Amino acid sequence: MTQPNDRTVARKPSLDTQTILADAQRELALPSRRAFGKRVLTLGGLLMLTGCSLTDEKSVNAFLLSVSRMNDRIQAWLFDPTRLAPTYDEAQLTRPFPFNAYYTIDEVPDVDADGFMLQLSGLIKGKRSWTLPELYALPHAEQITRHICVEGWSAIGHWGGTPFSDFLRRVGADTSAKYVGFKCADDYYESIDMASALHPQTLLTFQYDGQTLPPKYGFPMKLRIPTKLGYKNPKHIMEIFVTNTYPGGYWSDQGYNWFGGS
Ligand SMILES: Nc1nc2c(c(=O)[nH]1)N[C@H]1C(S)=C(S)[C@@H](COP(=O)(O)O)O[C@H]1N2
Ligand SMILES: [Mo]
Repeated sequence: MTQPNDRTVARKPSLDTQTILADAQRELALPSRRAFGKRVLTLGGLLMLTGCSLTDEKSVNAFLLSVSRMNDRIQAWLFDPTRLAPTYDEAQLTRPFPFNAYYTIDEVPDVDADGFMLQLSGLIKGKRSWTLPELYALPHAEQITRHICVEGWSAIGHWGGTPFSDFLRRVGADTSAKYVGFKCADDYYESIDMASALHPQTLLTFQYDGQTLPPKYGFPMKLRIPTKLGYKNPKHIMEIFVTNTYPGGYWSDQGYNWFGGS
């Protein structure tokens, strides 16, 4: 695969060139996109775009949108369950980390910690509910990764929680099923393919930057899945279910690409 040269990397500190180019390569490899890609999105053009457009939110947005429209099946087929999303260090954190939702910050759901019970349903053997102290006692993992939103921004954040694959196995989820779905405390809902649910960097997170996840970032928990775009990272999760029936998602039901790889 063509790698960006050093100069391109040096000029472009805040978008992940390699990830974007990997996506571009996949995009250009699609037979349906090839003609379009050769004419409009040549790799050279993309290199320039990714190298020069840091301040041009529109082109980044357009590019991210074109990536997000890739066909779900082809994305699922191309998904490499062992390929890791880039990680970063503490000094690279975006401060303050942006808040985003389909509503403004004053409407963030206020979930009561004391009475909270995470519900499990569908193709899961151990369908009991989980309190927060029980969830906090699960094996712990941390990650510093980039969250990429289709609206044209990205930010590096630090999350802490439990590996989602461990949790699914612990509760006896049928990991041969197709989908894992999420119901949230707001009207948001999301679903992901099982391969992505089992990816080693997919975490059920309870912390942001070493502190309990604040309401704005999704208290009591957010699924952090750095191999997917921001909207595939549900916040305020109240229920998790496993199913073979396509559950859709808040944004994909309004026309966004469902797989939402990043
Ligand atoms: N429950 C819920 N989860 C959600 C959303 C939402 O509106 N409600 N927005 C999604 C989108 S589009 C983004 S970019 C991220 C934003 O997460 P942040 O507020 O931690 O930056 O949350 C995702 N998860
Ligand atoms: Mo987003």
